[in-house]
Amino acid sequence: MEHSTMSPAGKFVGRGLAVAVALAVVELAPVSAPAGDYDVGKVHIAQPWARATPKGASTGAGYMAITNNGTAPDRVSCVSSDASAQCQIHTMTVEDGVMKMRPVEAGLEIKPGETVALKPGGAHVMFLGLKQPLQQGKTVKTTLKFENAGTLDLDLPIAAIGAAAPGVPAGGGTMMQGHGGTMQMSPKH
Ligand SMILES: [Cu+2]
Repeated sequence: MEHSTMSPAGKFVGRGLAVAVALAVVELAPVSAPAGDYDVGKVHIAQPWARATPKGASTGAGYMAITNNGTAPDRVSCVSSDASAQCQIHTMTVEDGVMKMRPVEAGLEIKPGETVALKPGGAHVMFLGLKQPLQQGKTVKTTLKFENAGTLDLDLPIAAIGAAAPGVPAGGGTMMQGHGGTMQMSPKH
């Protein structure tokens, strides 16, 4: 008797599981879509990303294009990230043939109507004191602060080690090696 009443219940559970699996697959699909852009106040941020780091690295970098659609200049600083003890914005200069990066003290200026591209070999968001290596396929949560536009939380998807851009493999048309051996950190004054 008991056997016959259990049977329909078993079938029902089985069907329920099949539906749950189908729903899970549908829900996972958007993850593979390109990372979204961000807007805060009059500022637009396009294609933010970070670059994976080798084991043992103490620093990493993030990149994005920042456009100021307002009528006043704005200044952006990095407040924090979940991947590192500290977060700064650095610019790059060449001094005596050596590429040097230095922290922007009062925020990186973005003039009205201007787009500032943070990209490998140029200005970048610098993660100092990495808690663990930045792993390809994961994201770095980063908080930026704009003097006028306000505070913005971003998720930076992590691309391959040495990538020149998201989706572009290492060595894809650029010799820039990011924070490699020839770069030096300028002493703070
Ligand atoms: Cu740097």
